[in-house]
Amino acid sequence: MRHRFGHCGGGGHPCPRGARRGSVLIIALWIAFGLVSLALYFAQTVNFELRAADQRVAAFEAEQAIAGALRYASNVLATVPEAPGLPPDEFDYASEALPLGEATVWFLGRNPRRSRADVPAFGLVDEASKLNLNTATVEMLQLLPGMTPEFAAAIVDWRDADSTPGPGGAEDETYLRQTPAYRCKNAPFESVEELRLVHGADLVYLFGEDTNLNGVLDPNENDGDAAPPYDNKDGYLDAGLLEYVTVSSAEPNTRSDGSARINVNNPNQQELAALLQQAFGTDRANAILARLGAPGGGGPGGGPGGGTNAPGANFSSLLHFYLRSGLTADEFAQIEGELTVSTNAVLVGLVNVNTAPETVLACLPGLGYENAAALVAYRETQSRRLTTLAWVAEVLDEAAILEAGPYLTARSYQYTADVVALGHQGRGYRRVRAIFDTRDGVPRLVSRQDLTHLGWALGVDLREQLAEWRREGLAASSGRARSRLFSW
Ligand SMILES: [Ca+2]
Ligand SMILES: [Ca+2]
Ligand SMILES: [Ca+2]
Ligand SMILES: [Ca+2]
Repeated sequence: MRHRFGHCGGGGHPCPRGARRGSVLIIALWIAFGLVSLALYFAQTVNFELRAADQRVAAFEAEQAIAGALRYASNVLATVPEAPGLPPDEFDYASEALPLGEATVWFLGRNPRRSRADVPAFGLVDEASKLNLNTATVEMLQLLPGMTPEFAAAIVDWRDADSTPGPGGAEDETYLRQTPAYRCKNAPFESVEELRLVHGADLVYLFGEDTNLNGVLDPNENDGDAAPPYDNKDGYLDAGLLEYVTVSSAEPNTRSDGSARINVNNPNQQELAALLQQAFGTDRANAILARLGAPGGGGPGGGPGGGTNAPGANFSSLLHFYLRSGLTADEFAQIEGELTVSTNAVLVGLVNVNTAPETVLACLPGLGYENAAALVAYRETQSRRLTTLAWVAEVLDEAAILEAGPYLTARSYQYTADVVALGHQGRGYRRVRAIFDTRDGVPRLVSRQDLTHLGWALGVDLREQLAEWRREGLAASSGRARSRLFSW
């Protein structure tokens, strides 16, 4: 019977039955352990793949949502503005936490009045609220934050047709010395990113503290050199040039029906007279024309002396015309879209005084920081949305109006949609910045740039909310969960 159990070792002593069983058990345990490990390994791999697939699905959802959001933005620009060239009222469209299928999208905007610098603003961004790189002078560019006289000169040299460098500027001879060598463009900027090619361009100038270009003071942008970028840790976002410049702003010099605007500098003022009569009646029109010194009013004796309002007087801007016309602000607002002082078909680079930040306004001739601050302060006291130039005459004196007037407008035709999207469960972050041009009546997508690589742009609050929401394991697809997350 003992032979049934064999021998354990060379000693010839039979093993106790329990010991042999034990070793079988150990082997079985090892095998079981191996199988379990294998199973766990495969489970983990599958889990990883599932998660990766989930991430891909979320990213796909986000990409689709961005396409949808851009169509939505285009539709807003086509339908919301009360008249061509008036920015859409921010209350007339959704810009924050829009649900699109399983995804959610935001339009990153700008609002210097928001109470916290670390919280994003939402909405479409007016390109006419920025300084146009193709029309700004060296003097104007120099007033931008972080700008040096040399870089300002190099920007103008880059776009002007000649090859003569301005003071401190750069033309071919500078660019051909670089490795690799290239030539100065000597033609207009086609994108603001082209600034990187301009001699002296420095990422610190271009981005400032706002390394993710969201207009928000993110934690790493307010911690000194603890995390890139280096910042001054002052609780204020010192943005770079890219925040304040555009290449897109251009206004068609036409009336809302597409016909040419009436040039108030035209010696023949019949058209102007007809417009005034139609808008305000014959008596009022005659009074205005008289004040302007037009025939049939104060008589044709104005003469060419400075400051007189002879027919065909050379008004430097519509604001100048308004100042001399005796029109009330309401009257002027009614007809300003019909009038011009320019014979150009397109007015490039005018700054919209109703939307531009103080920093941009301060760059314009005749304004400076004091007037720019006064303009912004006036805007902020208004309960209704400003859509006209007229109010500027209440803030600026005549000298400032004569200087700044030619650079100001109340119309905007190009807008940026800076779209951030998340797929289900807040996964699959994507960001695309697109510019629409509405000059043709139908908004046209003129530029599209993927900014996903710049990283999270929705501010620290939303990121924390997302993390908490994931911890609680709420399903993204549940409408209630979404409303809890985004308070939408
Ligand atoms: Ca040049
Ligand atoms: Ca930022
Ligand atoms: Ca930092
Ligand atoms: Ca700062």
